[in-house]
Amino acid sequence: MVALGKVFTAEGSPNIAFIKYWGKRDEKLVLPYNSSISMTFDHAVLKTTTSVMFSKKLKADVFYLDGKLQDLRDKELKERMNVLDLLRKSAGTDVHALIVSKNDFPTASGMASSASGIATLVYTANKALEASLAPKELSTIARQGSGSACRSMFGGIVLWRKGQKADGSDSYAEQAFDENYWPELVDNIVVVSQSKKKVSSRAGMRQTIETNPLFKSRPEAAEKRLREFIDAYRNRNLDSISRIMIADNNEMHALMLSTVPSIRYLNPASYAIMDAIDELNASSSEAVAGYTFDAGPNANIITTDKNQQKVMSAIKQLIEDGTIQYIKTSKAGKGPSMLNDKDSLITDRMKKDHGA
Ligand code: 2P0
Repeated sequence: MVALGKVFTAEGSPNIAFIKYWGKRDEKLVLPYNSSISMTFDHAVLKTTTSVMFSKKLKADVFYLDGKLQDLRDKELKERMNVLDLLRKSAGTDVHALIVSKNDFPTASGMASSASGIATLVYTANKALEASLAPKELSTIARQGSGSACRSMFGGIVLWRKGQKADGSDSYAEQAFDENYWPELVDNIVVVSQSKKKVSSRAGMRQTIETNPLFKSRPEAAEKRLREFIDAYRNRNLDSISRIMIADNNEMHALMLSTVPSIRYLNPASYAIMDAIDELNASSSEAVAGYTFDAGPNANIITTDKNQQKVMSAIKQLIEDGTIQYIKTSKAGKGPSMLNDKDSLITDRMKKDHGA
């Protein structure tokens, strides 16, 4: 039974991958060549808030993002919003939805806005449709809107199993460690640019698969690192997780660079941060911080509470000279969660404008 005319609101967070997803073996079903693992951010630090209302009075789906009405005929947006149709199919309905979503961080600047946007939408719409799908099913649906979104369906450290089946039914995410497993671990999200990226991840990874012969060795290497990462995380071994994530990050960005035409998401500020952390690690008896970058120049520097001061000293100069704009520090957070009626983003005006 679909809860018609009732607004459901939830919040969810982006995630940062330590072993990266870059390359699809099936574009339509969004099936990756390798498994990946990530940390979901704390809602208090980075979040997407989404309200969903299904109504028979709506003639089509309506989607507002960050206050702007979106054109759902746009090809990429249409592909992503396919998750709504998948959910409707599971719930046995074709009723349209009014969706209002906002991010409290820059959209499409390589801060995983599609991951938290799609994950929060899937989570909220599942409640509104009263579809009660299991987390694993919800994650396979979210995956089809945006690969990394399947990981934001859970909190803590999340493993996206690549799966092997052609229909994608075994390619889903699950929690590997909950958010309290290693409470001393922190991620510093270091913002050096807030501009929109020039090449979308979707287009970029397609270009890599099509043009880069070096990609051949990537899936196996990533799977090996993933196993090592899980062992290291289980042992709360900062030295190992740092080395593994740096290696995986560098491999992914090297593959981007050697794609034709070359894709370069990192900028001089990113390299300055890498230099600072490499120097810090080289001058310590073991690695005390790891870094990793999404499809953008902003860094994630992972360390523990105990070493946080050392990391801040290592990048002090870059903060002072303005290379680093700001830093947000997050521990592992929870998966998506429901909010109250008073948190609804859907206004009477929006309902009126769209005849809902
Ligand atoms: C990741 N990225 O593992 C990697 C690292 C970017 C670099 O997942 O085409 O928005 O929607 O499946 O999930 C970003 O790609 O791409 C991403 P689609 P998505 O986090």
